[in-house]
Amino acid sequence: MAIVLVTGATAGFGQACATTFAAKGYDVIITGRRKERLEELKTQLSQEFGINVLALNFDVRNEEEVNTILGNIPEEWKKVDILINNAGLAAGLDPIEKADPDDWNAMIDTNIKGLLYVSHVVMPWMTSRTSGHIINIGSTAAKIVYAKGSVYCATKAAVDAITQGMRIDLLPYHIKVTAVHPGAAETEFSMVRFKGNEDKAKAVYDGMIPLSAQDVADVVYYCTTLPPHVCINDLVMTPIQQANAYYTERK
Ligand code: NDP
Ligand code: 8X3
Repeated sequence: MAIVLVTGATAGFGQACATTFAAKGYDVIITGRRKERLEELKTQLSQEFGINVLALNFDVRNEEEVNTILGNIPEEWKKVDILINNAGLAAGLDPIEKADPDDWNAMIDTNIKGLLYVSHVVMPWMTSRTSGHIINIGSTAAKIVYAKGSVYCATKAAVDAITQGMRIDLLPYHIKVTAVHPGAAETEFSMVRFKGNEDKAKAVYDGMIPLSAQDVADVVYYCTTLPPHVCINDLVMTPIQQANAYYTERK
């Protein structure tokens, strides 16, 4: 059976993607820093769907960990058909002159460099087989910059640019490259952004019906169901109340 690798599978979109692909019969490689959650998901997916699961516990910011832990998986697992570069975060929502450089480092190191480190390991597996599909999770924040979000938006604009570059360079290998850019979705994202402040996190979704992790997983899965000659390059999806990352109509 085909293999999908999902980074950041311990919560949110990643967990929903891993579950969705497992339900379709894929063997799944799941990654994240929270080991217990990974192990729980591994047990759940293998028991519920009878598929094989490889759980890899590493921090995408750590190039050495990515290379040793992901780079040295058993040969049979290296036949990755679909890579979903999902692990990422927003840290803080502050005007740039007051923002914390530690937050900038966390976002740049995870959203940009982490995506590159993981891709650097997986791309040769795909090019050697002249097949594969890379799906990068961007954001509506890639397409428009909003107040207090400059560095998060910049990291997602970088994901957008890297996706375009990958598509060009991987074209000779028949590898599909897709960016899926979701708008506001209620996951652990805002709890992480506001560092555990539940009130601030909840307020993000006041007066609107946000996307769910499953909405995003369904769209990601759809992108993988098209005929071999068809590739969705760039897909933006939002709740119906959101026109873009800057404009939301709240009731
Ligand atoms: P969650 O916080 O629910 O999940 C984030 C996942 O990323 C977790 O599994 C987390 O695992 C993993 N992760 C974060 N940092 C690292 C790291 N350094 N190393 C390894 N894994 C890491 O957020 P979402 O599911 O909402 O977000 C997923 C992606 O979607 C992110 O790239 C985000 O920027 C993007 N996005 C989110 C939107 C939203 O509104 N929710 C909208 C548009 C895009 P662990 O902590 O165990 O390491
Ligand atoms: C997450 C969507 O609008 O919070 O990427 O930046 S937003």
